Amino acid sequence: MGIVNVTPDSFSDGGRFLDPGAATAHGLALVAAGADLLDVGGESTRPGADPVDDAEERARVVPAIARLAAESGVPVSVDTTKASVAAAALDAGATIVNDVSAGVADPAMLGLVATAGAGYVAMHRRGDPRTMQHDVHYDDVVRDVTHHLLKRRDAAVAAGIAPAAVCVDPGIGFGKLTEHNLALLAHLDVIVDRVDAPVLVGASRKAFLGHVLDDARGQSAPIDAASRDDATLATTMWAIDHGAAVVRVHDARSSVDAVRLWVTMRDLDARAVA
Ligand code: PMM
Repeated sequence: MGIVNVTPDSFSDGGRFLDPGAATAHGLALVAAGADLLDVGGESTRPGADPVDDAEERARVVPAIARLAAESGVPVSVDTTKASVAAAALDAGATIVNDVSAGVADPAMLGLVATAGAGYVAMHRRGDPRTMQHDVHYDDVVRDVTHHLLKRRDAAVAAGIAPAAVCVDPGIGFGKLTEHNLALLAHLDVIVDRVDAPVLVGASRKAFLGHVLDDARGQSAPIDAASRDDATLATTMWAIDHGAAVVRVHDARSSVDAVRLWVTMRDLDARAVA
């Protein structure tokens, strides 16, 4: 899943694709690089981000979604927690709603997705972008996140979304410390085993990658977001090797090439054993 952020303030690419033409060109480049899905978002979810009102968010995403749905040849998802934005995006040609609140932020969301017959991504997060990094605590992050995902998957199905249309996501970076993000990745196979739904992982360029590398390299100047693609690739391969169905990334080329190699080796290995 290639990321198209139509926002002035996302943490790694804020402002670069605010113009619909630039967003469309970026989405098409991600598909040319091998992305099988595009995720278009108009509200930054980074810690501390200010909320955006419905009309502004719709105005940001709808033109890019309309063009990408018509021209990209791949399914387009809308990254939003608001039912009114999701409705406009689905009208414009999106077929998946990626809801980082898993239906908690807007009570109309699950019913809307059910009626539209769209796909749905339910992500775990704690609080909202303004509060999510305050007092972060889990008894057992893998167990707590898995439990929440099961509950939200059940809520989505109870609202009428087809079970096969629901994907879940542990929400790397959303109300989690570095140790929690690493634990969720380390035990991703446990989550995959327990949730009975495809799992999406979005670790691309996130701050915890910088924390691990800064610690290891002992650098005083932290590694910026755009320089975290090599580290992102390690998470892509780890996630795929531990059962993830989808990885959400900024740089499609590196992840697609690496996964292609991985699939080639896995298939050869399977034939050798057979
Ligand atoms: N991360 C961000 C935004 N949307 N959606 C899902 N399902 N999973 C994620 O991990 C996720 C997301 C934040 O990253 P960005 O600002 O680079 O898009």
